[in-house]
Amino acid sequence: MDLFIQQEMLSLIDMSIKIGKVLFKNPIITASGTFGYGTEVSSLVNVSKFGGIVTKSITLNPREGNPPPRIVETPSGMLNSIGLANIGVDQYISKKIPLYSTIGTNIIMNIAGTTVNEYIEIIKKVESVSSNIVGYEINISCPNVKRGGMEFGIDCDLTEKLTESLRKITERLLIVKLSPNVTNIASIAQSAEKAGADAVSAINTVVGMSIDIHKQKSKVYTKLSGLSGPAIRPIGIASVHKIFQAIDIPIIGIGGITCGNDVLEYILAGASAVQVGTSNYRDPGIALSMIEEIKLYGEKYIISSISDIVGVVSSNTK
Ligand code: RRO
Repeated sequence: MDLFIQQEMLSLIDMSIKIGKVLFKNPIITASGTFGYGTEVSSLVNVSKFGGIVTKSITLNPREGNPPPRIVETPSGMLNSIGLANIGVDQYISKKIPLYSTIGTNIIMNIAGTTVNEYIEIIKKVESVSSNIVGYEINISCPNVKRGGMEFGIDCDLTEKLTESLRKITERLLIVKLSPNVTNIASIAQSAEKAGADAVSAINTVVGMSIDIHKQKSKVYTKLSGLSGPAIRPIGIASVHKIFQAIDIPIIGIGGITCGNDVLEYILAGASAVQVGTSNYRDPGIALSMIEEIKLYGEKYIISSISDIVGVVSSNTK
């Protein structure tokens, strides 16, 4: 057999996955807040190779965000308190959505609000225009705003009511993004599933704090902020493991992913797909190399489809 054909056959792991009715070419998605509106780096990185892109959080009105300093490096991670800086849904519709017509990958719009009605209004506005957005990630887990955000994500009833209201107004993918800053993340995931979510994503950042002992001040303006990066990876994986045992809809794993092996840990714990976040600041193309690393793993262990290994570690205890 021709050597080239032999090599092609060897690497035939099917990387595609399905969430709801949407097909993703691979399970690697860029995470909200770490990849802008999805178009900023398209001259540097072939974004069409990603399974998908999640936009930064969009709110009903434009927001400047929190005062600086709003980012600080920490051991194996970083703290952020951006405070939902974004251009608001109207400008998002007029300036960003048209740029997606040739992007070549699945765009998921992340939305945030302070009331159920705000979330509804944002989705209604987007649904009223023509776009190729495949779905919405509902942010109920932002740790850095006084109202809304995490208020929903720490309460099963509020999560259920919000998800139910949004389910009624869109047939597009509905992904609920969960907070790790709760007693029982699996019960919040169950509320989202019960209300009709297509998937959950976990985790958003972990509440953290860092102090400058010489200035005797918090290093971040808002004092408390959100920890991300490799420091939180074991928390993310444990969360996926717990959620996997509690629900049947797909889970998108997030938190501290730096390489293909980290992706595989999430998948084996129960994630059908993952989002790469903080690593994008180091290299906006880093997620592309993860796709290749997973293909090599598929060859080594003769895996025909990436879906075949979702949750194999966690299902032992299901
Ligand atoms: O904007 C932020 O400060 C922020 C958001 Br919306 C979020 O969901 N998670 C986070 O760590 N920061």
